[in-house]
Amino acid sequence: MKALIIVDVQNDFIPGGALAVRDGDKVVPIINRLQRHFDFIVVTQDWHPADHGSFAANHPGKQPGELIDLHGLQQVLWPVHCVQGSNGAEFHPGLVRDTWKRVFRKGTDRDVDSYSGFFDNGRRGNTGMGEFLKKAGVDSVFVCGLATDFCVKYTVLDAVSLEFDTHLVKDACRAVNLDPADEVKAIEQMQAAGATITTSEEILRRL
Ligand code: VGL
Ligand code: ZN
Repeated sequence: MKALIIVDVQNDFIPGGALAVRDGDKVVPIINRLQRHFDFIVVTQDWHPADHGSFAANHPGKQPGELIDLHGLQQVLWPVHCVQGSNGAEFHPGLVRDTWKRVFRKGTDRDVDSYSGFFDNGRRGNTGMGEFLKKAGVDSVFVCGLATDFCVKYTVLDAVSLEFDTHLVKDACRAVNLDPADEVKAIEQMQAAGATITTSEEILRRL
């Protein structure tokens, strides 16, 4: 069985939000169309405590975009975003959510960031999403959402490592692009790892 994984389509990643992804809102109608073709949909939600170690504001003198060592892992510092219970952490209001099986929250441990919807960046904590999908009989996953070069990429790489037949729905994602080449590099990296790069058009045509 196939599943759709919707990554972090939250207000803070939409234009006007704290960590806005350019054209982030453009994925919403595409994802809504995709959702009608999947019987099994799971969703990830970036869900940080206010004192999270990935926030530049929690490191005196540091600015967003700077790199630090966070308890042994390299960490990009971000603006304060997706704080638990805030409007910025809510899903985009236009996103249809009628048939979601489960939401997996991540980034809740202040000491380690969590880009992937499966594991934190140190691969210590586990959201349970992998087991949830396997138990339901899911063997192929289609990943979409925000952002291509961070949470989508790491979710795809972990899905491959968990031996799901993994597809990136390229047009249903947008990138942060701290460097303008990051989106292309991320897609190449996902493909090299064994993911299939596809588009919503191709999926809707075939299913
Ligand atoms: C994300 C940076 C920080 C993402 C989340 O959803 O791609 N990026 N937290
Ligand atoms: Zn985050």
